[in-house]
Parts: sequence; C-alpha cells; structure tokens
Amino acid sequence: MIPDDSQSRYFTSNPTPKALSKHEALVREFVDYHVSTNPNTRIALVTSGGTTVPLENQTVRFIDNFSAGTRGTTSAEYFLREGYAVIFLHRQYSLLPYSRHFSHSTNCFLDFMDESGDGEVVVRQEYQQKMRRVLEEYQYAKKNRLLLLLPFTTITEYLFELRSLATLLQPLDSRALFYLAAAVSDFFIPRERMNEHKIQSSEVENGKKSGDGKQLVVNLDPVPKFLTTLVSQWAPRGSMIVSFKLETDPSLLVSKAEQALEKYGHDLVIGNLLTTRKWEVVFVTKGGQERWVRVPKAKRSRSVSGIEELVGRAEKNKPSDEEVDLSG
Ligand code: 9Z3
Repeated sequence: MIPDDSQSRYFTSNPTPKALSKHEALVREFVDYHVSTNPNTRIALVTSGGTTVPLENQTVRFIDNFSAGTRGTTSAEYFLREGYAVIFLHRQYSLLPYSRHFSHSTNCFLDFMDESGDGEVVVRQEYQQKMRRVLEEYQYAKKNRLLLLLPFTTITEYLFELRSLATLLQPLDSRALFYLAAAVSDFFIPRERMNEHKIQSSEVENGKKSGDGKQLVVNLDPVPKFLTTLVSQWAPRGSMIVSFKLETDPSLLVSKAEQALEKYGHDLVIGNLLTTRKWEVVFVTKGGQERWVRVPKAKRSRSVSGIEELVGRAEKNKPSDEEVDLSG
C-alpha cells in the first residue's frame, strides 16, 4: 500500500521524541529476551491513557483526551495472567498494572497500612489477602521480565512510539497482539502553527461578531488515520489487532465501530460509551457481527475490573452473531 501523504508529512514535520531511541533499545532487548527464552512467546502491546495535544511548543497548556488508564491496566494484568509478555505503552502518570489497586486517587496507599504493636509498618489485616495476591502477580511478572512500561504524553510521542514498537514486533508474526485502549486525539496543531512560548492573553483576537469580546481561537488539523498503516505496514503479518471506539452518543457507537473495522481492516473493534464503559462493551467483528458483553447489575458496584475479564472470556469463546449477555 502507498503510504498516505499526510502520514509521512506527520512524521517528518514533527520532532522525534527524545525518549524514542531509548524505548526502542528496551523493546529490542525485551523481544530478544522472550524469543530466546521461549520461541512460542506471545507479546501483547497494550496502549493506555489519553494523549495530549500541546497548544505551545514549550507547553504550559494542552488539550487532553479522557482516560484514567483503567481499561489498559486491568487488561494488561489479564494478558499477563494468560501468559503474555506485555509492553505497556501508557500516558505518563496514568494508572499502572498492579500498583493501580493501591494508588488510585480515591485509594491512598497509606490507607492500606498501619503500625503494628511493635512499631513495624504493616498491611492492615483486611487488605492482607488482596495485597498478597497482587504482590505475588507483580513479583512474578517482575522476576520473569514480563512487563515493560513505556510512557508517552503527547499525540506525537504516542504515534512515533506505536510505529517503532509495531515494527520491532515484526519478528513475532502471529504471536504479537495489539490492544489499543489509549484514548487517542483526533485533532492536533501542526508544528508550523504552534506557538513557541506560552500564549499571552494580550495576543488573543477580538471575536468575529461585535460583542464577542476577546477569544483564543485554536485551529486544529485532523490527525492522520494511522490505524490503516499500522494494519497494512507496521504491524507483524498475522498479528491480532484490537482497537477501541469511544463514543458518547449511543446511536452512533455500533455504526462507528463498524466503519472503523471496514476502513482499517483489522480484527476487532470494541465499542464503549463514556458513561457505561465499566459495565458494557460491544464487540464488532468482520461481517458486521456485533456482540454485547455486560457485567451483571448486581456485580457493578463491587467490580471495577469485571468487564476486562469478560472481554477475555468472550474473545476466547469467539464472537457469534447473536447478542450475548455474559451476565449469565
Ligand atoms: C477507549 O475507548 C477505552 O476503553 C477508554 C477507557 C479510554 C474509554 P479508562 O482508561 O477508559 O478505563 O478510563 N479508548 C479509546 C480508543 C480510541 O481513542 N480509539 C481511537 C479511534 O477509535 C484510535 S484507536 O479512532
């Protein structure tokens, strides 16, 4: 396939991220290690968190994409449990696998601890069991070098990283899996239109209509559709590619997911709505098949990770053309 012009321009007109060559070296090492220890190794590239669109080159302000990183971290833990080695490409400071259980803003890790009678700091009795399970999984992943954490912040960093990482995974062929849960900006400010320094309030223009007052008008260009190139050029042949579609209007979700699948020609689009994303998702596969996966109502308040486990189960059962409610 001939590379899309806007894509080649994107990569030539935006600066290569500073951390890219270091990340590439880490991924090379990770892939070599796993392929040499186990030729049947399976590696999942999980993306997580939102990308930013800086308004200034020396960035004070930026536009952000919504995502706490819950989907990505929960799914990464699930892939690790299933025997995958995981490259976790995530928004810097968003949730991370394992530590997410104890570091969410509503869960200060200090609340899990206490002082024992003899002055030692210990895990509170009621959290012992959960923390032991998470700690064991974390230590297993660490000891076996199964988890590689790579941070990004901006949309440009994300796209450069995705291109490099996909290319480096090529030797894995069908043993590579892409699970694109990061919330990726659709719009950006091209380099040549970006202010070098902080935009000054004195620089803003008068609105077009009288009475509009001063306005900061920001013109954004569409981000090139990189998924096409990921599927046709960057990713290994035979690898599985799963992307997510986030919508807020329920009437658009399935059709947008179908359009994405049709356009990019990958394996699976998982659609979700902002307000119900923790409880239900829809799988859209080739041939317009749609399949709903839902956490039962009774379990919704207790479970923040239930849906990712059901996604894994549903994926193994292989989607059918019926609407399936796994709430069973
Ligand atoms: C998603 O839809 C994710 O499921 C969420 C997860 C961001 C909603 P949280 O991190 O939320 O658990 O809080 N990701 C959006 C994927 C996206 O932006 N897709 C793009 C597209 O469809 C590119 S692959 O164009």
